[in-house]
Amino acid sequence: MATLLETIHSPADVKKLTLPQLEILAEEIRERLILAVSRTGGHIGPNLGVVELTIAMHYVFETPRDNFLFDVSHQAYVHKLLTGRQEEIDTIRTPGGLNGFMLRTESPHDCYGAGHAGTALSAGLGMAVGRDMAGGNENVVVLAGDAALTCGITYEALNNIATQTKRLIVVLNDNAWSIDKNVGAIASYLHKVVTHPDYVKWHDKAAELIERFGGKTARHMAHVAEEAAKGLLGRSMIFEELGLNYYGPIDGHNLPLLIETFRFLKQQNKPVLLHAITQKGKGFQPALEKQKKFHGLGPYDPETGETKPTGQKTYSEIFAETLVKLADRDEKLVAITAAMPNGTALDLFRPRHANRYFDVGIAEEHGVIFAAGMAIKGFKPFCAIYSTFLQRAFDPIVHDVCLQDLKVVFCMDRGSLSGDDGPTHHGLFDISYLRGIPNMVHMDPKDEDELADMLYTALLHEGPSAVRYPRGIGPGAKVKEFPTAIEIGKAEVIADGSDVAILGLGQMLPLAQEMAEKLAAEGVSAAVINPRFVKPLDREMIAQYAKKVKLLVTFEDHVLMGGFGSAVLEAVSELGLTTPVVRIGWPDNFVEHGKVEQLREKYGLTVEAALEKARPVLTAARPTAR
Ligand SMILES: Cc1ncc(C[n+]2csc(CCOP(=O)(O)OP(=O)(O)O)c2C)c(N)n1
Repeated sequence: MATLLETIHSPADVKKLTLPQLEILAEEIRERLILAVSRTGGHIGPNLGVVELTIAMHYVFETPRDNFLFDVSHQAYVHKLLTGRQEEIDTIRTPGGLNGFMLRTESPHDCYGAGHAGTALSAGLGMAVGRDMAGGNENVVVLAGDAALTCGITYEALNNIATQTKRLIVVLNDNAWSIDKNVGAIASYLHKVVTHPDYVKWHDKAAELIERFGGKTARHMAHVAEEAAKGLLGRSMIFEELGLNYYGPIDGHNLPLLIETFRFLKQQNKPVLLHAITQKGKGFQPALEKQKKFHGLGPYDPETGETKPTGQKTYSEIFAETLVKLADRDEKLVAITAAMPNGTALDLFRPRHANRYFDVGIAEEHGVIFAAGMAIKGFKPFCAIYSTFLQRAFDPIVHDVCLQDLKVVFCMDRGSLSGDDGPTHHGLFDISYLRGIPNMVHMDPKDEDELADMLYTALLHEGPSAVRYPRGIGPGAKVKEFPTAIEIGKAEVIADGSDVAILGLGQMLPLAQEMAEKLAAEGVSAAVINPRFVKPLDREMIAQYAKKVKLLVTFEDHVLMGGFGSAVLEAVSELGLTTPVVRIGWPDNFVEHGKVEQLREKYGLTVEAALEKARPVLTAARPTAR
């Protein structure tokens, strides 16, 4: 017999179900997601927490006419299931399959794409104002997690909402967790609201009455609860002060209550905020026990939640272990994360140097300016921020750090293709956006040991610097007991050669080596170079080889435009030389999610593709190749 979920082909089918059937649907969704994500990996915990919220939203509203925005949108799997994509849910995050986030090109029900946090309220307000100006009457509903309230942009939106529209529904999905436990004063404030005994009493009462008497009473109780909130919190209910009518906190798993409340909110002629309390990982014991791990992870056992042991240490772990070693010797070293202690592995640093560890929340801009302030006071901040999220902090890097030539180190994890997370998370732009900034040093290690050396180099360097390293494991190089500093701006010549010089940046060095071997078999002598520094570039080395060889080849795990190869081209040109440069890197378009090897193949980041480009140049330069 078909499950209820199997009968849902669009949100219209959700509306046909009775309340008891909706409860069954919620359970079926949980089962389906736990199994599907166990195979593909993904954000299982956040999605299990929004099952009832998403069902109730689709029950009351009508997408795509109405617009749903999800902040980050890592919790939109339930929305995908209910909007005609359930058959594809097993393909989520796999090559050619569903994206792990909202994607406008994937469905008309995905009205706004995301992957980075804190954008939903601003975008939702923009859509609401656009609707108002166009004379429309559709609803705009924004669902944002409590961690969105650690993002500055969210407050910039809140500051504008009440003056710019009368109709916007914000759902605060409060599970008290970011990826780690949520941080800061707002998290404490929400905790105070949620745990207030009077409040708990009121919303339990409301829930009970709704179950007994249905809608009308619910509306009355929502009003009573709202009054109670104002009473217990005095005049300081922050959302009310900002001009949004505050409702809640309500149980975000109580379907009848949610449905009644959304029906009520839909009729309001004032922006509203519904505070819903949910449990991340609800219905899956392993996720409830290990909230952090089950925020987002690779494949797991759907019964036990067990994951395969990882074995080799990741770049992130080597980074954190090195930072501990450096901090052991230098009491001025401090570590900063923007809500990513797990992903950056600063989890390993935290217990060792608790007073020198700072989680600023999802606040990359603040984190960087905070680092600048600490540097002024003689501290040595290491900001561990993924390459993709550091994009947020571009102006602080320019205006606060580099302009004042402050010693702040940017440790850019995921500086490469992110793989299954897709275009919102690929770290493919940091060379372009950092190398034009005066005073910046940009380093790319070839392996784990060189990463440690670069971190030490950065600690000794009097000025800003950035170290970029990829996701996951490296080649497995043995890491020295204590790192050695590297001369800034000095490349490493791995092998000399006289026909071609191949420069393999960071983790692309093995491709340079492989290409050199293939060329050697064809009688072409190739030098292999580990550039180490994008900035300052080793111009001496470039001059030496550009004069000697017929062709330079650059490999980089970065967009070509403005990247490392561009820097080499600029240098060759400025040296007054005409040596051709074949550049291998990512093209000028956003790269979809997928497996790294397959995507490299598709976009020509391979030795074969490089050889194809290089051979005609070599043949032209040397008609009778040796
Ligand atoms: C700018 C930015 N920084 C960091 C992240 C990484 N990140 C993804 S989800 C998340 C936590 C989200 O917490 P919340 O919004 O409360 O939703 P929940 O997962 O708890 O449902 C973080 C920090 C991001 N997506 N964007």
